Amino acid sequence: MFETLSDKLSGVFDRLRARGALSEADVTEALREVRLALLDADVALPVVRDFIAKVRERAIGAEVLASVTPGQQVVKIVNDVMIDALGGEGAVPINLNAAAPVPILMVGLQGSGKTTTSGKIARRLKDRLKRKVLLASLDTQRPAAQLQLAQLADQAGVPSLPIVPGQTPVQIAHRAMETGRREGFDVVILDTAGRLSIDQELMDEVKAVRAATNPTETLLVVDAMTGQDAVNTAKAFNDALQITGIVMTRMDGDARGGAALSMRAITGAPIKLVGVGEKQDALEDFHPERVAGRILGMGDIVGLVERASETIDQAEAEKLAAKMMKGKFDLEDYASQLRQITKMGSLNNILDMLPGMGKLKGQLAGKDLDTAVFKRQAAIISSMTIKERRQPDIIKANRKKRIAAGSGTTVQDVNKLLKQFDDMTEMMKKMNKLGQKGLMRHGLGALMPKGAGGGGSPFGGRRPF
Ligand SMILES: Nc1nc2c(ncn2[C@@H]2O[C@H](COP(=O)(O)OP(=O)(O)OP(=O)(O)O)[C@@H](O)[C@H]2O)c(=O)[nH]1
Ligand SMILES: [Mg+2]
Repeated sequence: MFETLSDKLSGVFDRLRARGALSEADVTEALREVRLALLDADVALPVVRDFIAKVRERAIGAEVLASVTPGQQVVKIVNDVMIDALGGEGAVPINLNAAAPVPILMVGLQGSGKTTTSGKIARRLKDRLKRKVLLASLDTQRPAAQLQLAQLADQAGVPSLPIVPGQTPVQIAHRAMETGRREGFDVVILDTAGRLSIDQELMDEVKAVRAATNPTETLLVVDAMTGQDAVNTAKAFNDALQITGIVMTRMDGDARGGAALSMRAITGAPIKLVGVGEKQDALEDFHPERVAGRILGMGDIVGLVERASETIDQAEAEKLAAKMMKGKFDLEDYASQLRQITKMGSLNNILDMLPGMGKLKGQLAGKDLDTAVFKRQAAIISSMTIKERRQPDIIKANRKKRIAAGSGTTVQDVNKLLKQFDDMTEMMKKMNKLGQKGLMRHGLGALMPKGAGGGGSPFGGRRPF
């Protein structure tokens, strides 16, 4: 997703990077390009104006840090302002803060993905938060709608409200809440009918249901593929209903990023979740900083490079990046990366940025993050033979025991490392795919400080990302 915007912005930044100190005229020219790119990506005009004004305010007269180029500094500012526009850092969780059963109301236009998302949320609440969830379809418009939800409920392994023909949405809502209370459910998800367009009847129906159930969340489900229309829809729903959160579906498609950027600004409601496919596990938290990174077309690598450029050995970085590109990154390279990381400090941030490390951070959440983990991992790798490092696949039970003994760790530790390495490799494959369009042309090299490598590119002109 977001390819159009990312391509354009990358082009703009490339030009900026080529210059020395930034003048006000430079900033103005660059921002004109940013403005066009944003408009082209379906970002709403008032949002664009606001965005540009904020970047300008921060860019002109901003102190350019000694270790970065003026271009990098602007990239960083655009990135920061974008994160703000997307709703600040971190994902906003679904609000379950009420007496059980907690009602969650799903609203949106026809085919936006309400029913699918209801199933996905039910499954997530059940699996991750161990909540007892009841799914109820209030869709009396489409004959098969209630059956569709019942089937999704089966798939999610949660019960659905028995279908009683002839009831109105409000009657079904009452029955759902009664059942929820009587049978001790934690959460009741109310899936409503969609309409082709926003009409009074739809809003009245949703309002009546809401008055009857007093939900903690009124989640608007919008199709990201509809671009600017999604934003107009969100505005209309919000004006009528004061939604509490947004779910953007079909973010797996090639939707433009602009809608995401406009949503928060226009509705004031956070994008809470993102649908990335038809299957039930294809639901993700909305992470503004990740989306901003993707819009900018450089992934979370931007920040990493900013910091890393000061500490990472350029030659080693070049070798690693080239290997990543070729899919030949092995455990030996990983060990070398671990050594670099331990030099960098501020591990919390760095973990966020490294491909595939998110999970590791999750495992460590709340614990004091120090470099001990990495040192242990480095120890494990150093207990492997060269062959094992190059072909981790051959590491089976016996070898694991030997490696654990040799490094003073356990087989579980070895397993964790191997799993994490797998995740990382997987992530790199994904990044490489993304790279063909976005990263490839503007790679890491362009972000490195001037003079850090041959011609500003530590990758000798062949930009591996
Ligand atoms: N690719 C993709 N498809 C999705 C996503 N979410 C939903 N869909 C598909 O979109 C179609 C419509 O989804 P529904 O959940 O039935 O939409 P709805 O809003 O309940 O539709 P109505 O009840 O008719 O208003 C289905 O084919 C879903 O599989 C998503 O995140 N990505
Ligand atoms: Mg539906």
